[in-house]
Amino acid sequence: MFASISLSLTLLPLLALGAVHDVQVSNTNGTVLEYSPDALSAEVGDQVVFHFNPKNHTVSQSSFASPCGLKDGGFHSGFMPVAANSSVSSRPTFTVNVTDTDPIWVYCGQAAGTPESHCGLGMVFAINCPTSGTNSFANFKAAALAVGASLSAAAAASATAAPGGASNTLTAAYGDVTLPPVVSETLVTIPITLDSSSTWTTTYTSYVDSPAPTPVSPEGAVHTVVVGGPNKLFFDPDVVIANPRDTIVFQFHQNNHSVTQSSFADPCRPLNEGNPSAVQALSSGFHPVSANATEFPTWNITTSPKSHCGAGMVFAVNAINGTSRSFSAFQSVAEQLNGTVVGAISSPSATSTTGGALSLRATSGAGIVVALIAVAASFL
Ligand SMILES: [Cu+2]
Repeated sequence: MFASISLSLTLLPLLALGAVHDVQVSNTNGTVLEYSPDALSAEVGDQVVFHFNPKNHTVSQSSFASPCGLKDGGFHSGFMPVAANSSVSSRPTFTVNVTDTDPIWVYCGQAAGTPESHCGLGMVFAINCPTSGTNSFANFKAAALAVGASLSAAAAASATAAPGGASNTLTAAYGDVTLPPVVSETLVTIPITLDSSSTWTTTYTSYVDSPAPTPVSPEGAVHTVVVGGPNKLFFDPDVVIANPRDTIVFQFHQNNHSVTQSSFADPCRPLNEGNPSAVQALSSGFHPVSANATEFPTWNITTSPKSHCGAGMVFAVNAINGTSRSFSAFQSVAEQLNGTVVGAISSPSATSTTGGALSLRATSGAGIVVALIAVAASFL
């Protein structure tokens, strides 16, 4: 009995040192972009405990003058991904110790620099800010919203830039084709759990309708693509939607084709050709396949000095229909350029595998477009 009382008396002064203020980051279901409460007063020695809820937010210190940027030496919780179905008690917290009574300005760093910036959408918080005057919380939040508005305006301007604007009229250093605008992407950071055995956090750029960044299985799925064939100058299918870890197997059929990675803007030439310091194109090399004499003669193609790529023989991984840079838009660029390239593609390699297959593995998440081309040997 005596021991118990003396222990309580010893602890009392410690507990009385400071108050604990709880702040919810979003709400229990993760459906709002706000801190609740969004401002509070605290004494020196108090603690402010932020409780993270579903989705993925941060608690980051900024300044009044720059509401959506990390202050030099400011605190930063890092991204705190929380699964939608997680129990409240298992969710992470981040504690800020109040060491003076100066105002402390806080923002969420999710999707920073994009129109979806949580800070730019008003997800800000303050400790000990003036209730009125220039440095009020209302003015701080208004400044954050202004950052968001300017990010949205910049994105809209680049999406609708008039011909002559840098983002819309880029061509592939040759030809005279106006390219559709780049799809605006958002930086997403989410937790991934695979087979409930392995969990990690991934950050990737994404846009509407991109495939999920979650692998289907540790092995991934297999997509088989038939390349060419009698009288066939196309990939079948010409688009696959692949998740990370999926494998794309190209089966070479009749005639002589390659599978070579290009960019969207320059469909008929290997990616970064002539730039050895950049990432080099994935390429299968050429795979001549004998014609099937009982079916179609394959000479139509080999006697025609026509670019297979310029005839629209292109393929894409994770190109999203309904966006300005869909598969059909890519194919249209290839057809308009009609296989024109400046600078010859180097001679076909000595590869003579018949019916060979190239495996391409999707290692990145959604929103990564890999475009592949085929070029007729006769064109070279
Ligand atoms: Cu957030």
